[in-house]
Amino acid sequence: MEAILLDFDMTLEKSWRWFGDSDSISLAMLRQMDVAGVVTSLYEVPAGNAWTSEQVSAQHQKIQSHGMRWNVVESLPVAEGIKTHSAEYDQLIQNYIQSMKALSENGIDRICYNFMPVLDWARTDLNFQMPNGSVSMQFDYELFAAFDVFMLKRPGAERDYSRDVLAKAEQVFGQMSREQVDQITYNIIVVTQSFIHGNVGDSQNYIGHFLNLLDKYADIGKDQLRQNLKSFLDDILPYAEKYEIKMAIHPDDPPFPLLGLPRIVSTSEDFEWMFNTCKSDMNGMTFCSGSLSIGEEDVCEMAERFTDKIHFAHLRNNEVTSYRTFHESGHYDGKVDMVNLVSIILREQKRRADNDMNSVIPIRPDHGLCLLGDDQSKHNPGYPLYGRMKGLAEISGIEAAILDKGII
Ligand code: DNO
Repeated sequence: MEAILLDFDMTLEKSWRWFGDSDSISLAMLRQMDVAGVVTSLYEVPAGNAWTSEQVSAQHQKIQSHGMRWNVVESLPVAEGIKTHSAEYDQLIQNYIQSMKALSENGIDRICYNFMPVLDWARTDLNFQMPNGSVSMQFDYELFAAFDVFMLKRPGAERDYSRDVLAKAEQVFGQMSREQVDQITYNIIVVTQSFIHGNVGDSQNYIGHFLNLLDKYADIGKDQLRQNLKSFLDDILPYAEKYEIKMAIHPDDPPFPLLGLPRIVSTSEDFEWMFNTCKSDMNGMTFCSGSLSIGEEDVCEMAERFTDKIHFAHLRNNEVTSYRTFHESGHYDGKVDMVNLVSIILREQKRRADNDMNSVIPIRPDHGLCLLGDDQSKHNPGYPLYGRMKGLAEISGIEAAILDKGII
């Protein structure tokens, strides 16, 4: 087969999540790694507030002055009042549209967001030891059940687990020290959320605050949450079209209900529902291979199925060790066939280029193992330097091999 030549339209837009000026990894460092697109947000603006054009411009100029572009907003957070469709809904929508306008005025055309109630991603262990000495993150379903039922003591929690899982959760809880209980509670509610527009701050009463937030969903089941997502999309998609902004919803991580809350962006059926209910080219997804690989479905089959809806991709891998229990395994090794996935994305980019469409699908190495002293550095959970750099290099190598051999 004849090799396809590498050109700008063809190669993936290598991107990196950057947490702003407080990030220990600087823009100058990103440039040295040949990152082209910076994925970031205005972290100082609380979720629900409108972004101004000046704020967006200042952040973008900083990035451009280092020879890169702000290619994806991750996230423009969807406030809880939108997810619950509360009394503040109309104002929050106005603010969201205002932020979209500010972004479009500055040439930023992609927004990653999620519709997970209360809790964004969840892990039970942020220091999971890998056999080779590197450090990963784990989600242990039985430990999470122990957290829910015995630590958080969420009313009615025991009804959400099988008898078997409950028995194991009780056993796990019985062996934990007070310090371990405090640590896991703090990690789930505060540490993993606080750097991404989290809902619960580092307050004295963070558990009480968290339980109050959960309570707001007492009457919101799957169907109602879907209706609330539909209202949100119906209200903002006309503006996404007007401003030419691609909306890329992030899947639930992990892709199953937690804490009695519905999760509605987990499976192919969820995505079908969403794309059929709100038809717009701007209505697309962040293809997060890590989150999606925990479910029952084959990740590459999902990528093929929704290929024209992929506006952005998070690439990472997992090992699933038992029912709903998994740990992150880097980018290349694991359940996801990364070579196949990268080739699917490249093929889609080529299809778009051949059809004179905006062909770019920004990708970023999502999360990373802590390597080579990463665990000693100050970084947000999941976002170390060397582990992610290894992932980016692996993805770049896969891409080069595919394009060089002309196998797409
Ligand atoms: C975790 C991230 C998520 C993601 C949001 C998008 O590491 O993948 O927090 O950014 O869900 O809105």
